[in-house]
Amino acid sequence: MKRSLSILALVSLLAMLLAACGGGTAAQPTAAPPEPTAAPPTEAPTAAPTAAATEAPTAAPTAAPTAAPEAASGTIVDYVGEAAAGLSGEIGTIKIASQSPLSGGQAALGTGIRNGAELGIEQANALLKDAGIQFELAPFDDQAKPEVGSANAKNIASDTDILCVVGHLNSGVALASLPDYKNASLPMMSPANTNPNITEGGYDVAFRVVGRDDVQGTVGEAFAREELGVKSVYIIHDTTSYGQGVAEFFRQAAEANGLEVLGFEGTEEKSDFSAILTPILAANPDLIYFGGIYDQAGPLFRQARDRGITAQFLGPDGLDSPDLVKLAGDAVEGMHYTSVAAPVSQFPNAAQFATDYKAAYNGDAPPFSAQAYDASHLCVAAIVKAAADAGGVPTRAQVLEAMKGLPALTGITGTYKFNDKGDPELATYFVLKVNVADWNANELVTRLEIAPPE
Ligand code: ABU
Repeated sequence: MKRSLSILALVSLLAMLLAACGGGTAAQPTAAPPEPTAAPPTEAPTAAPTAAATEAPTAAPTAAPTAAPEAASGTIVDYVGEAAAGLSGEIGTIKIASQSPLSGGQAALGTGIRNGAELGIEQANALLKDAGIQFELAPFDDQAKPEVGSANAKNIASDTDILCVVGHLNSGVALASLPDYKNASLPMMSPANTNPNITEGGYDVAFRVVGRDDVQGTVGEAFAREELGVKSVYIIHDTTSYGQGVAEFFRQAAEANGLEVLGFEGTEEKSDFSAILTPILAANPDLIYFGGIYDQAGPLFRQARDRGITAQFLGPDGLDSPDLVKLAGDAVEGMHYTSVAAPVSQFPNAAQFATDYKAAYNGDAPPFSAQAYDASHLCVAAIVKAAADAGGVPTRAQVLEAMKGLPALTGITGTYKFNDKGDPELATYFVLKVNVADWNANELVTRLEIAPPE
């Protein structure tokens, strides 16, 4: 309890200070939403970390998984069943697209997103088998590349049978795709994207079931300083909207709170980190914070240890994959990371999903797959409601309005009620400790429910 409350107090204090300062220090990103244009992968964050912490639902820092908040809310599945009772006639088959990396170094998480959405749609179809409406997944491989996501988005937009998108893994890819979704009035429900611009960019079609990096970076910094007790940090990022963004938020919090920042560098290197590690060895930081994804973090952390760097490691939810251990081995034993996803073992309501996933795909459900399952069910809920209201196949604009009007609904990873930007009114932020023997056995250190910035 002490540890959870301590971090919570720091986040609250920072939020109050930033609000009092009208947005923060000179290094503070502007709170003004940008024009809804395709964001380049190196775009810096633009929303201020002014989130107010609202509650700390767990008892102890190492507490067992807690039940989803607002358990009194109806479930997404119940809502779908009730909405389906209002359907008239035969609607036929409606497509839901997914976009995530199905190839390349981030395919472990991207395939989990595709599979989670697929399982969600299959199970919705079983529920709706006599309702005159069925769903089909149209999976797209965005390769974790903005230009591929954007090209796919144009194809998705031109397929008028597609009424909703579950995606993406990478914020930079989502930001490149959102202009096309916006032009098509096509709702996107993200299971993973944490860059603030997803919902601050004025796209009006973007929703997500996860938190934001302006909060995640701040939570990570508070944990590093308060609980790890570090006094200095060297920050590395992957130059993407996501990785650079969350690293910037971590740095701003560090500078505001007296944690010495010895370096801040971006790199697209994937295999040989010598040029990055030489100055880190000389600087001898207490902590290396890496803003990016596991496929780059794994070799970076491995090589850091092999070169004799003893700094602790910390990073955000892009590290939340068992493939981090495949790449880094014992170099990451006991390291901490923050996450908006977490291993599926952290969600009691996802136990059946974990069993079904293993049976269907012959492997453990990875982080973000259960969020993709919930995202697909939220797409189904909005489409069925829109179809019932329209008395037939709805337009995309009608599905978008139905999505905006959904009440608080509980899925397997949480309860979701969206604000008018598309953020969940409360998002869950985890701090976890890596167990290299079993990712699902990663230790829960802290779990926080935090409202998005105003
Ligand atoms: N938030 C996890 C995946 C990285 C991203 O948002 O780009």
